[in-house]
Formats: sequence, structure tokens, C-alpha cells
Amino acid sequence: MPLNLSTISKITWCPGCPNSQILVAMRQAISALADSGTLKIENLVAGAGIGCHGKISDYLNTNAFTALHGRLIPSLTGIKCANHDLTVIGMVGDGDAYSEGLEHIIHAARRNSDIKIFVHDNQVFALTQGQASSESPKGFKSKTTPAGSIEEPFDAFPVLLSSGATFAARSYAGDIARTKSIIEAAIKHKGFSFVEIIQPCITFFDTRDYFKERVFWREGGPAENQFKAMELCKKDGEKIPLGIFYNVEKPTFEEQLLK
Ligand SMILES: Cc1ncc(C[n+]2csc(CCOP(=O)(O)OP(=O)(O)O)c2C)c(N)n1
Ligand code: SF4
Ligand SMILES: [Mg+2]
Repeated sequence: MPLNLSTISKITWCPGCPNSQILVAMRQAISALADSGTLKIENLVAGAGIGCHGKISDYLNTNAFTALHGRLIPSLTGIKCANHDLTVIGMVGDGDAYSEGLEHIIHAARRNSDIKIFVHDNQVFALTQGQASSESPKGFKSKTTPAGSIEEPFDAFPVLLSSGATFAARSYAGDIARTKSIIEAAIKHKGFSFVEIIQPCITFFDTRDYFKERVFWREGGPAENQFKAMELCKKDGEKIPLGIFYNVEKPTFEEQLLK
């Protein structure tokens, strides 16, 4: 069954918002997986958090829901536990995944829960109009940090890799083709997949030029262990590597539940 887009809601993101690029990549990945027989659309559950990113679940036309802010990930784990036949994906903001509710992503990685998490990382609370998030860079000026943020941003990669994530990747929304490939690989992966997608917010924190100059696709395959993966994903001075850093198979939380 192909992805039917005939009845989706009206798109209300700001014109030009890079969330639209993630939406296109997500639709293309889901359609490709359905066409190849890897995924049944009727078995796909697409959850989202509360934030601008969260509207994406309205625009996919799959089984979808939005969770309480900061509580998407335990909802996804519960859904997968209840029905192992479902493919469970979640689109979540940097505020939703890394600020309020940070503990959930760590425990999902630790359990190797068979859910796929896509973080729309725009380094800001966009829906609530531009406050600093735990991803905002030091010095970021906003309504809550008028003199500039005095905090260093949170880096999820070392935390999630050391917690047990079995798939870790970073992408850039502006590169739809590669984002689509990474989403496909993350959905195919059996176990916990973590993909951080850099997604500028053109209204409250327009980082398009900043990232265009700094992101690059690294050569070579994923690392053979989590410590090497931490090296691969590290920002090298001003340069920001993109790609799949880690992809290994381990027993999942859900498949061990009924043993
Ligand atoms: C429990 C709870 N706390 C706080 C809020 C207010 N709130 C709504 S969206 C949001 C931040 C959204 O930021 P992010 O998750 O990064 O998503 P974005 O809008 O940037 O896509 C906050 C704090 C809420 N709705 N519910
Ligand atoms: S506020 Fe930012 S993230 Fe939200 S729709 Fe507009 S550009 Fe996109
Ligand atoms: Mg955000």
C-alpha cells in the first residue's frame, strides 16, 4: 500500500521552514521502504512531540499521534511493547528530546528499544517563539537569554552511544536525498535508532549559512565500536560530520520481554 497523501492537513510551517525538507525526506523514505516490501504502511506508527516539528505527523497520513511535550519516547516504547508487529518511529524536537524529558531517550537507548527517533535539531524552542533550548550555542540571545546564553550546548551523541544506542547518525535537512537514505537505514535497523537532523529555524534562529559552510559527509562506513563512533561524530573544530556513525545489532528490549 503506497503512502496516500490525498487527505493530509494543510501545512502551517513558516514558508521555507526546513521541517518541510525533513517531511519530503521522510515521505520518500517511507514510500521506498513500502515499495520494496520492507515496511507495511498500515503497520507504521508515527509519533511526534509538541513543537513545530510535531506537525509532521499530520502531514504523513499514517497511523499518527502527538505525545505530551517531553513524553514521546516512553509512549513509543509502550506501543512497541504492546504490538511487536508495528514499526514505531518518532519525530521529536531538541527541546522535547534533550530538555524536558531527556531521561527517556537515554533509557530507550540503554534498553535497545526497537523504536526509531528523529530529532529535528533547530537549537531553539521554536513553537513557543524562540527561547533558548539545551542545544542553543553559548552566547545565543533570546527572550529568556537577553544577554546571551551562558550555558554550553548538550551533545547527545556521547551520552546515547555510551548508554547503548545501536544506531547513531547525523544529517542535515537541506540535503533531502541523503536525509532520506539515513531515515531508510534507521527504520530498517532492528533496535534503537537515533538520528539527529540539523534543521535551521528560519524565523527564530536562522543558521542556514552557518551550517552550509560547516557540515560535511564523512567517508567510510560506521565504526566497529561505540568509542570509535564517538570519535567519528565529534565536531572537528568548525567542521560538523554527517553520516551513519554506528550500526550494530543486539537483542532488542521488546523481543526479550516475552522470553
Ligand atoms: C509539559 C509541557 N511543557 C512545556 C510546554 C510548552 N512547550 C510547547 S512546545 C515547547 C518547546 C518546543 O521546542 P522543541 O521541542 O525544540 O520543538 P520546535 O518547536 O523547536 O520544533 C515548549 C516548551 C508544553 N506544551 N508542555
Ligand atoms: S518557527 Fe521556525 S521551526 Fe517553526 S515553522 Fe517557523 S521556521 Fe519552522
Ligand atoms: Mg527546537
